[in-house]
Amino acid sequence: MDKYEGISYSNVGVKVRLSRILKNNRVVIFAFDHGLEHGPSDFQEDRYLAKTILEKVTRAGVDAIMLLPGMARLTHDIWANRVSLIVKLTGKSDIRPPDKHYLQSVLGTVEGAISLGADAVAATVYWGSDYENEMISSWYEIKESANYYGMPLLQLAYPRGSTIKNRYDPQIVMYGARAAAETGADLIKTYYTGNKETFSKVVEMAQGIPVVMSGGAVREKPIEFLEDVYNVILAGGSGVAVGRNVFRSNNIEGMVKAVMKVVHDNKTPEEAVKELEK
Ligand code: FBP
Repeated sequence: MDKYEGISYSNVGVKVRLSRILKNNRVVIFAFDHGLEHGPSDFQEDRYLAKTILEKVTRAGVDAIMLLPGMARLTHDIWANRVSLIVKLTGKSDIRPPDKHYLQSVLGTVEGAISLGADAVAATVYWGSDYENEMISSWYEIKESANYYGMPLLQLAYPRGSTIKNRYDPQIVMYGARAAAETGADLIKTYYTGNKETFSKVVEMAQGIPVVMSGGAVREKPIEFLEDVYNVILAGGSGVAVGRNVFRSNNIEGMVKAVMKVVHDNKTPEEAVKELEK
């Protein structure tokens, strides 16, 4: 097949693969790249084994898991044929020098993700970073390749940089969401702005590209996290990509099920939190 022919079919591939991830435009993604992004301090001592966590999350019925290529390779026997896979192609460690924190490196290819069985790929862009130019270049290389193979591309649209005082500022998050739509994202993951009114503007700014909330640090009470997710849904958002609020929970499966109730069944946080009591 020549390249042109591949491109002519690629939109179909994006649609087909996205339909495996989004149900009625809603999705719960388990984001699990923290071993690189944050390091061991993110994991309680009984959470070091990634397979154990992935088994629980998969069993609870999450829609998709987002892993770095190496972790996808190491855990495929757990998730294969049970849950959609999003391979994240950029990353950084938390121990690199502080002046390089607003840059992610490319650590995989779309072809590599295909060989792992991926349904989508993901890449971060730190909008506003001193390294924005490099990150846009990397994004476009991944985007070109994803287009060619009909692979959906999720953008972690994270505004971060020396000029950004508050990365949760609605105007700043709206900027990131719009920039993600402008640069061809098929799915956008970004910060929660703190309430449904402002998040609805973020959704609007994304021009119909589905927007999911990035989980963030662990909330004091599970119901607080469910309230955030509920507001995202009320705002027209498509769901959540959550890591720590699930894998650090005392009840990993219950938490996934509770989040699924809010996202897919329109349950209130008060109703959904009962999943944690079972
Ligand atoms: P969390 O739900 O734990 O916040 O995970 C979402 C995520 O985007 C991960 O994919 C990533 O590792 C992490 O947050 C980034 O964290 P930080 O905000 O410290 O860069």
